[in-house]
Amino acid sequence: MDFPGGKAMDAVFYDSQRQGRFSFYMTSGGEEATAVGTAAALQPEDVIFSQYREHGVLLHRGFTLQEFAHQCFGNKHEPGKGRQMPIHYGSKALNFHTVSAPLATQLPHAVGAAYALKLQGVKACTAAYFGEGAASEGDFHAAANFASTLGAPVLFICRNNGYAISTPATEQYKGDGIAGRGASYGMASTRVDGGDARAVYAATAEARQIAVAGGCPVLIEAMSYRSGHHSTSDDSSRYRTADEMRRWRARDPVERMQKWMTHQGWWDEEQEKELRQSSRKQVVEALQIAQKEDKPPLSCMFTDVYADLPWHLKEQQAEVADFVRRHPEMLPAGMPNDL
Ligand SMILES: Cc1ncc(C[n+]2csc(CCOP(=O)(O)OP(=O)(O)O)c2C)c(N)n1
Ligand SMILES: [Mg+2]
Repeated sequence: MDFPGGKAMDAVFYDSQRQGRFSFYMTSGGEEATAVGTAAALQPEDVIFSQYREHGVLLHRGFTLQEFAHQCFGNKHEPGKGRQMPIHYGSKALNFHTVSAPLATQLPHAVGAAYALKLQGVKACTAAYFGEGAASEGDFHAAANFASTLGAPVLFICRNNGYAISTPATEQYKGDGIAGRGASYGMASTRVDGGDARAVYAATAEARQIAVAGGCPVLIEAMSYRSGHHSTSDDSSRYRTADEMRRWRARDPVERMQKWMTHQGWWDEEQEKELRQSSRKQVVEALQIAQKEDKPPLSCMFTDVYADLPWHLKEQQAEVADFVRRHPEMLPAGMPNDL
C-alpha cells in the first residue's frame, strides 16, 4: 500500500504487520487532519475516548513511538500486559481512555465522564471520537440523548470517512450524515472539512468553548476519506474503485498542510525530506526495540480482574500450567512461564 504524505508511522507499522511481526494494525491515512486538528484545540485536562483510528490524537498528546510499538507487540512494557489486540492504546498520564473494540461503547462512557467533570466543577470537557459507522449503534443515540438532557460537556467528534469496513456511507443512512442527528437531539452541531487541519482546529476550538462554558454537548462531523484499507485484515480494492481512491488521495490532508506551509514560506522540500527520513528511522528503531522485549509472564492471563482468584479461574490456571509443562514449545517466544 502506498502512503501519500509520507506518513512514517503508519507506513512502517503497516509493513511490519504484513511481514508477520505482529498480529494486526489499522492505519489512519486520509484522516490525520481530523485527529491532529481536534487534538490541538483541546486542553490536557480534557479526557479522550477514542475509537481506534485516532493515532494523531495520542501523538499530539505526547504518546511516544516506543509506547505505540510496545502496545502493538504486546510486550511487558505495555500497560495492558499484552491482553489486548494491537492498536488498543491507552494512557492514564495523557487522559486517554483505552480503546475498546466493541463499537460506540466509548460514547456513553464519555458522556458519564463529562457529566462527572461538570458535577466536580472542573472546567474541562471530554472528547468522544467515533466513525460514521459507529453512529448506527444504539449507544450513539443513548449517549447523544443523555448528553443533551444532562448538559454534559462532551464533544462528539465523528470521523465520516465514507466507509464502515466495506459498507459505503450511502448504504449506512438515508439522512444527511451525522451532523443533522446532533441537531435533532438539541445540541449545537457542525460539519467541517476533515482534511483541512486548520478548519478542524477552528471548529473544535469553538466547540470546546461552547461545551465548557455552556455545560452542554457539541457534535462535530469531520468529512474525510479512509485512504487505506479498513485494517490489515481487509482488501478495499474488492469494494471500491482505483479511480475513487486516486481522487481522494489527491486531497491527502498531510500533503495539503505541506503545500500550505510551503506557500507561507515556513517549510521547504529539504526540510520535508529530512523530516521523512528521520521520522522513518525513529519508527523503525522503536519497532526493533519493542520486538526484542519479553512478553508479560504467563500468569498475567489471570491477574488484575479479581482481587481473589475465583475457583473456576484457579482450575483454568492449573490447566494452563499443566499444558505448558507438557508442551513447552507452545509457550510464545519471550514469555516467561511463572505458573
Ligand atoms: C458492536 C460492534 N459491531 C461490529 C464490529 C465490527 N467492526 C469493527 S470496525 C467496523 C466498522 C466501523 O466503521 P466506522 O465507525 O465508520 O469507523 P472506521 O473504521 O471507518 O474508522 C465494524 C463493523 C465491532 N467492532 N463492534
Ligand atoms: Mg467510517
